[in-house]
Amino acid sequence: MTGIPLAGEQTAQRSGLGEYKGALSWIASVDHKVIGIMYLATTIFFFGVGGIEAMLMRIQLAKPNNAFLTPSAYNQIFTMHGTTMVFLVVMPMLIGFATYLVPLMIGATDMAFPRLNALSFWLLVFGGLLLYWSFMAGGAPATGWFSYAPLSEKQFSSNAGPDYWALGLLATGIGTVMSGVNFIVTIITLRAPGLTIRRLPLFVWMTLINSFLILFALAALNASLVMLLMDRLLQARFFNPAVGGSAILWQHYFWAFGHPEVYIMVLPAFGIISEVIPVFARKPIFGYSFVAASTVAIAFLSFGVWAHHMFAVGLGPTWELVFGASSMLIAIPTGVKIFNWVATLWGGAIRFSTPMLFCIGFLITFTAGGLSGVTFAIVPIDWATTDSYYVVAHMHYVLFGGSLFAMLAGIFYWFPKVTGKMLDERLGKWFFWLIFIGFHMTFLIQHFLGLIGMPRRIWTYPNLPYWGVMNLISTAGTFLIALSTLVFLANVIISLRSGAPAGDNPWEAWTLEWATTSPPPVHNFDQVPPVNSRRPLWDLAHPDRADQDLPEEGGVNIDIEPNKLGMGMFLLSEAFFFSLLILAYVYYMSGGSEGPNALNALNPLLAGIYTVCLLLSSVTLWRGVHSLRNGKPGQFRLWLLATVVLGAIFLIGQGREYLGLINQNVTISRNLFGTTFFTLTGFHGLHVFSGLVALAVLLGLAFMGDFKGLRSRAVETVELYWHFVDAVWVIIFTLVYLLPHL
Ligand code: HEM
Ligand SMILES: [Cu+2]
Repeated sequence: MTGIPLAGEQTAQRSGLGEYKGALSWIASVDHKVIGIMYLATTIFFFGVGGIEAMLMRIQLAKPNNAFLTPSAYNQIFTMHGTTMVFLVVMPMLIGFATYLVPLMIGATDMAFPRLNALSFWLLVFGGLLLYWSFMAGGAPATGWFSYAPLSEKQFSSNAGPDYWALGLLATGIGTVMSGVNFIVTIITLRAPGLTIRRLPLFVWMTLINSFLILFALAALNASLVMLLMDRLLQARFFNPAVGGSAILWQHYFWAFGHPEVYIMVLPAFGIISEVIPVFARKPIFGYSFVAASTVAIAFLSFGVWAHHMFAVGLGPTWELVFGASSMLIAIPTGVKIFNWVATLWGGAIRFSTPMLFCIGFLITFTAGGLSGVTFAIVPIDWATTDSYYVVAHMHYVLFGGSLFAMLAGIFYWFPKVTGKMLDERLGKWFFWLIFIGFHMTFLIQHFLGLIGMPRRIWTYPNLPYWGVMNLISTAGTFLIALSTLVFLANVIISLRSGAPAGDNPWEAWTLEWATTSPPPVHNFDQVPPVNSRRPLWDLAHPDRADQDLPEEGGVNIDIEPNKLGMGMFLLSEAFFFSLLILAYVYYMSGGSEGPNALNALNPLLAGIYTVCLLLSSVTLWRGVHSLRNGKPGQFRLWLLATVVLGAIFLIGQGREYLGLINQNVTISRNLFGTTFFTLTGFHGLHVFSGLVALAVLLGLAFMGDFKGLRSRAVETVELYWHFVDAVWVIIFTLVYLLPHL
C-alpha cells in the first residue's frame, strides 16, 4: 500500500478498538478509527449541551411575558446554543465521520498525518472547554453566534465572554484547517490501486471538496477572530465605529466564512445520503458525475453569495441584485442533487430500514429548508423576514433537518461497522418517528411566527393573537425531540451490550469499508479487494454482472510527496488569511487615516535593507537544499546557518522599527494605520519567527549527524514554507513601504 511508512508503523503498534485498555490508550491514540469515535462521542456530548440550551430557550418562550430566564441569561444561551451546534456539533461530527471512514473507504491504513489528526481532535476539545469556561469567568458571550460588531466590542460587551468565544473558535478553527489539509493529502496520495478519482465513493468526494472549502472559509474566520481579539485585547480599531472602524467590515468578513460554513456543514451530509440511498434502494446512484460536479459548483458559488446575509445593511440595489442572483444560482446544483437522489429511489427495491427512513426524512426536510432559503434570495422578501423566526425556522430545517438527519442515517448505517453490533431496528423506527414529528412540530410553525412578525433573539413577547399557542406548540415539539434522544441513547447502550452481531457487510453494501471486519483491525485491511469500478464489492459478489463502468485512467495516486502537498495546502489557507489582513489595510488606508501613516511614520530605506536580508535567506536556503540533494551535508549546514542569520537580522530589524514607532506613540490603538500596520506586519513577523524556529531545529539536527530520508523531506517542506513567508513580505513591503511613495 502506498503512503507514509511511519503512519503504517505507528498504527500497527497501536491496537484498534478493544485491544487497548484504559483511557490512556484513547488519549494517546493516533489511530484514525479511535480518533473518529472520539469525535463522535465528543460531538454527541455537545449536542446534548446545545439541546439543553435549546430546551431552556423554548421553555422561556412557551408563553408570553414569561420570566423563567433573565434577558441576560437568554442572550447568553442562544449565543452558546448556536455556537455549540455549529462549531462543536455539526461541523466536527461530520469531520468525525470522515476521520473514521475515509481511510477505510479508500483502502488505506490510516490518514496521511496521524499525529496531526490527533492534534486536530484535541484542539476541538480544548476550544470547546475554553468556550464553556466563559460561564465560570464572568459570563458567556451574549452577542449571537455571528458576534456582530460593535456589540462584540469591549465597550458593549465588557465581560470576557466574547474573548473566550474568539479564542475557543480560533483553537477549533486551527484544528479544522489541519483536518482539511490531512483529508486532501490522504485522499490524493493514499488510495488503493484502481480507485481513481472518478471511482471515489461520493462521501469521500464530498469530503475532498469540503476540505478545500475548509482551507479558505476557516482562514477567513481565523483572520476575523484575530482582528476582533486585537480590538478587544489591544484596543485596535478594526470593527469599532466609535474610533473609525467599520462594523459592516466584520459582517463581510464573518459571512465570507459563514456562508461557505453552511456548506461545510452540509456537503459531507450529502455524501452520507449518497452512500446510504443506493444501498437501500439496491441501485447504483443515478448520475454519479452530476452529483460530483454539482458539488464543485456549490463549492465555488458558496464564496460568492455571502452578502445575502446583509441585504438589510444598505448595500445598494446593484450589490443586492448581484448577491440575490448568485444566491438563486446556488440553488441549482443543490436541486441537481435532490433530483439524483429521488431518481435513485425511483424504481428501486427500497428497504425502509432506519438509515433509509432518515434519508427520506432528510430529503423532505432539507428540500423544504432549501426552498425557504431561495425566498431569502429575493431581496424584498429578505427585508421582510430577516431577523425573524422565519430565519430561525429556515436554519433549523437545513442544519437539523438536513445535516443532523443525514448524520443520524450515517450512525444507523455505519454503527455495525464501527462496533460489530446492529442497532435495534424497532427502537430505531421509534426514534425516527419521534424526532421527525418533534422536529416539524418545533420548527414548521416558526415559519409562520416569523411571517406574522415575531423577531428572533427576543427574550419574551407580548400576548399578541396566536403567538402564545404557536410558541407553545413549538415548545411541545422540543420535548418530543428530547424524548426521542433518550430512545436513541437507550438503543445505543442496549445494542453495544447485546446487539445482534453485524458481520462484515450487513447491508450488502459495495464500498471498501465493508470489505474488512466489523470492527476493523488496527491495520484496517488484511487484503484490499481489487477496485475496477465504483462498486468493488458488487463486482466481487457478482463477477458475472460486474460494473465495468470506467476504463482506468492512468496512475491512481498523484505522484506528489505527501509532506509537500500538505504544506502546499496549508499555505493556500495562510495565503487567504493574509489576504484578508492585507484587504483590511488597503480598505482603511484607501479611506485615509488621520495622524501618523506609512508616509510619515515608516522608513522604507531601512525596511528595504531588512527586506533584502529576508529575500537573500530564500536564496541561501534554496542553495542549502541543493547541497543536501547533492550529498554535501557540510555545505548544507553552512547555507542553513546563513539562512537563520539572515532571517534573524530581518526580525531584529522589524523589532527595532516597532520600538521606534512606539516611541513616536504610533501604536496598534493610535489610529487605523497603527491597527492595520501592526496586525499585518505582526502576523507576518510571527510566521518568520516560527519559520526560524523550524530552521534552527533542522540546523541543530544537521550538526548532530546524518540528514537522509525523513529529515531531508522535512527540510524541503520547511523550504516551501520559508519561500512563502518571504513572498508574502514582498507584497507587504511593496504595499506598505513603497506604494505610498510612488
Ligand atoms: C435540538 C433541537 C433544537 C432546538 C429546540 C433549537 C431551538 C433554537 C432556538 C429556540 C433558538 C433561538 C432563537 C432566537 O431566540 O432567536 C435557536 C437558535 C439557533 N439554533 Fe437551534 N435548536 C435546536 C437544534 C439546533 C441544531 C441541530 C443546530 C445546528 C447547527 C442549531 C443551530 C442554531 C443556530 C445557529 C441558532 C442561532 C443562534 C443565534 O441567533 O445566534 N440549532 N435554536
Ligand atoms: Cu448564506
